Amino acid sequence: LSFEAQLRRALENREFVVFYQPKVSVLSGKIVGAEALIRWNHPENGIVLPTQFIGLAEEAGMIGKMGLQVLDIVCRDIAQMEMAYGAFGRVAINLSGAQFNDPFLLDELQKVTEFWKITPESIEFEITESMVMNNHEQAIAHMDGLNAAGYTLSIDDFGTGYSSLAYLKRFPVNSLKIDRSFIQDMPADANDTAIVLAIVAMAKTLGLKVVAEGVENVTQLDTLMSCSCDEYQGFYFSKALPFEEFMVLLESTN
Ligand code: G
Ligand code: G
Ligand code: MN
Ligand code: NA
Repeated sequence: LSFEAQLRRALENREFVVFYQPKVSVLSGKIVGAEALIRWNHPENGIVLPTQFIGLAEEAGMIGKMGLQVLDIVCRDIAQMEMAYGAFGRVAINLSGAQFNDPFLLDELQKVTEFWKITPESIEFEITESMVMNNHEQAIAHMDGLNAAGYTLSIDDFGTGYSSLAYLKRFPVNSLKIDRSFIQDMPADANDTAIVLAIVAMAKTLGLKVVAEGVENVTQLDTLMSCSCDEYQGFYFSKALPFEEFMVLLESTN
């Protein structure tokens, strides 16, 4: 069976699962949210990472259906989490361009959130710079629609695209996620450190929350603390975990 055929079969058989990586407050060290990350629980090969199949799913027109399965799983998990813990910070879901531009996205969201009886305030969407830079007017219309429905938006992998912070001011987004390539060599690399400090400072003047990705050690965290970065994700705190393990971590940390 070709890889593409296996991927189609995976959609039919619902072989996808969702792991959760905590988003942690830099100041309090508490879990304040999570990023939902798809994995393929392949019947022969075990857990397959999204970098291995998201591109093909997009090219082969499968990303819409895959995204709906992710939404369904995440909403189910949020409902369970809220039953156990009450209100919890937002869970962030990554959107591909085709999903972001799908005119039926809001309808689908309404259906799935009503089914699982959760509110849009539990969900955030991560989109990339290129998704909003290609067609400003349409992108702003989609972002306005999502915001009006109660979802928030964040710009993922910030710094790797070509958008400027001045441009971002025009977009109705709530937060920025600094790409992990800038965090990686901090604080030893003076240029990367300066870039991170500048992004945080400018984002703050624009009223945006800043999340640092890929934090792996305490010196990186100290640098983020010194510039009042809001939240971080990374192996220093936790990798992405299966839902049950994420729940255990949430209970033991918060
Ligand atoms: O999980 P990992 O850290 O390996 O994620 C790799 C990439 O896959 C990230 O860029 C992330 O944005 C993307 N990704 C993870 N889950 C999803 C998903 O549900 N939908 C889409 N479109 N992309 C995802
Ligand atoms: O959506 P995004 O492209 O940012 O996906 C997050 C990716 O980053 C996932 O593939 C996840 O496994 C990875 N990741 C998360 N934390 C760390 C980290 O601390 N270090 C590194 N190198 N990768 C990380
Ligand atoms: Mn992401
Ligand atoms: Na990212």
